[in-house]
Amino acid sequence: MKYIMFFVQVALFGAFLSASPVPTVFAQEKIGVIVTGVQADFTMWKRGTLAVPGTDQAFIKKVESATLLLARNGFMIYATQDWHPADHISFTTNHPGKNPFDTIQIGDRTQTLWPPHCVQGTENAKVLLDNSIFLAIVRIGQHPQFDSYSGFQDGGTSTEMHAILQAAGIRKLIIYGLATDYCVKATAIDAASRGYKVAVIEGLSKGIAPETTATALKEMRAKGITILDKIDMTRITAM
Ligand code: VGL
Ligand code: ZN
Repeated sequence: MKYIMFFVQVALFGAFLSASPVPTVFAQEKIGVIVTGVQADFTMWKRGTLAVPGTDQAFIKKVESATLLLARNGFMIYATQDWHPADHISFTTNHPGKNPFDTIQIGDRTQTLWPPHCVQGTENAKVLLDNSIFLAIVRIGQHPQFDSYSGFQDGGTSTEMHAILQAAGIRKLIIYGLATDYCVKATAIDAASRGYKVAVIEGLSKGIAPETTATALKEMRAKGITILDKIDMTRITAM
């Protein structure tokens, strides 16, 4: 009887062991990464039509290696892609007499005008990083009559972004790319308003103009978004 009880205990302990330890990889929270607008037309490297200051080849390669490292470490990587029709409302070419960076009123909206950029199907609209690392590339600015800088909405209608992130179980996001004062800002603020914890990486982002970039950083901080110079996992884990 003594021996039988011993074997029963061993068997129960074995079952307990096999059921209890959860590999740490499953216990870690899932963190999503959204790389915004890293497209030739926004870079000085590729002599883009709307080249953002500071976007030489070295900067884009820095963004690429940081993103590849995150991908190798199990982060879930997504991108946004500015993707305009040729007759897009934000293009100066569709407003004779207007210049880049002029603003116009469309109903109650103020629209900044830009040189034609990221035209659908063109070489300069491609996302410059190895596209195979992205779980999804969400396109924005597709409607001729609406401009949009946020990966979460396009002319007032939601993009697929929120549903994709929710389905993946993501609640925390790292966001960086081009441009700090437009796409990065709009995407980060929309993410925060949808309940995500958000870190924006300033050192992996560049802005179109210094004043709007400074304002964007202030606005993001005011919405509870963490602004980091680089990917600091201690800070990101603590969010
Ligand atoms: C953007 C200007 C014009 C952006 C898009 O994604 O930051 N900026 N179109
Ligand atoms: Zn655009």
